[in-house]
Amino acid sequence: MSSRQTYDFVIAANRLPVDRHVHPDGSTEWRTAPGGLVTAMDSVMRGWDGDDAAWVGWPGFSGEAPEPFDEGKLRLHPVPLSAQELSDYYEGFSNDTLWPLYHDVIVPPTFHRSWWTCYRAVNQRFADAVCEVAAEGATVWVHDYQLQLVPALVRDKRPDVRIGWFNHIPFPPVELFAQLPWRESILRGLLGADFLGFQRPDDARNFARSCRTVLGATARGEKVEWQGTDDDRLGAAPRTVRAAAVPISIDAAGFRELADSDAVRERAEEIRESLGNPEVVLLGVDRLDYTKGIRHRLRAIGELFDDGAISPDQVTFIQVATPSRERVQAYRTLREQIEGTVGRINGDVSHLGATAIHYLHQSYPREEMAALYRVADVMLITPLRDGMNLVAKEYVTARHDGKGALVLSEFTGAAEEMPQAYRCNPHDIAGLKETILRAINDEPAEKERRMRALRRRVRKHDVQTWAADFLAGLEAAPERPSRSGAKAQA
Ligand code: GDG
Repeated sequence: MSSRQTYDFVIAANRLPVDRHVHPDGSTEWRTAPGGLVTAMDSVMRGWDGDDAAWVGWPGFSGEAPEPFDEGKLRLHPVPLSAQELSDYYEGFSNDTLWPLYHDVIVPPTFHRSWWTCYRAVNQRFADAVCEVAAEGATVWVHDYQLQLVPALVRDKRPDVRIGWFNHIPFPPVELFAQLPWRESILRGLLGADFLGFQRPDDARNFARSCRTVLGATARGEKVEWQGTDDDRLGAAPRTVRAAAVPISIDAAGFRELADSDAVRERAEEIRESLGNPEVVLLGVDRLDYTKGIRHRLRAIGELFDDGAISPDQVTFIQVATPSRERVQAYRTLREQIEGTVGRINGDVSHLGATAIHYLHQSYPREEMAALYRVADVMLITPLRDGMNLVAKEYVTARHDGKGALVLSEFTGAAEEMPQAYRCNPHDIAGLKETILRAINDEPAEKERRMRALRRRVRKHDVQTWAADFLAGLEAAPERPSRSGAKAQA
């Protein structure tokens, strides 16, 4: 493909969609990085006509960044981060300030002025990179909470481009958001976009309410009107921005094909056999994150085993807890708690040949995940707060044999779209235990009815429709002035 200087479509996300692998002989290779966003944008790119796109993101290691390079249809534009920036902007401000604040303050957010200074500087670097690669009138799609200042910083230099931002995580109620010492700057940063996409209508409403309460903006329905201020470059001009729900989804056709492949079917049988062919397999798949409600799930499962309501002779629970953010203290503490609980339950109720909980703190290939879904009679998804939760959508898609049952927390974005799931409140341990038992014991016909409806929903609202809806929302924004009207570059 060409190595043009500028591109009509630019994606900006914290991470590039590739990982660098260093071979023993010192040679390096880029491999597609696993993950929801990569899969989603890969589908978008397959539908994109032409090879005219660039992706701006961090390459995954600190220090000097490699030169821009091509990967398939994409021009990859690495943004460097030093070890200190990785610690302050990413692990600090993004994952220890914003992440807990945006997830209902499940753990207390940490506020450090030096982290904020670094977040601003890194967002400026991303914005500069976007401006460098965006062609006149380009469409720029910014992703997630790590880059909330980028829309206004790009807008300041490039009023000619269309800017959309999508939030993969929840947007908190103003009562929580207001804790953030830099709340005005974040809102002004976002208001630099033309269109803001959220997982749920409630997230979009929370954002609009924050703009009204914190900035004194006018918010009517999905429109936020903001007069701007001239105290800094984050939102100096009057703007009207649309904030709406565009729930993300999965590549349903692709995932079904994977789950249906001979290799995955065979592997599923192998897994079941290796477990000793239990009557019921319960499954949890999550990044090891305090938002995912793993501790609450274990509490309920542990009590069910203790009560004798389920027995390890018939029921086994597999928990895949993918390693995540291991340098952040809250994640280390969580890991210790979870592993202590799993050890306690297994020690008390397992016996030789009948293990109550199989705990796997590892990351697996997609094929293995699909095989695990096929094995799971009941999928347990119990987050305390989750933007969407793609695992729920993957599970119902993989179980197109109509079997299986989905237990789903009402605090996930997915719950809004998946009312036929066995809904639960993970804080209510007694209720959660009852729901798990119902999901195990309900009649097969009832389970099949629920699964059919859930599968249909995901098939109709897949990642391709998500991307199309987002881009349509962005396209509907008013025309931008031409670049000749742009401010001089700073
Ligand atoms: C954020 C929001 C929102 C997990 N372990 C492995 C693995 N996974 C895959 C799953 C799924 C994805 O990672 C996880 O997606 P989730 O949606 O469950 O959660 P987050 O990582 O927290 O993602 C979330 C999402 O963004 C998208 O907008 O839904 O609310 O928090 O696809 O299958 N994949 C492989 N090996 C693993 O070990 N291959």
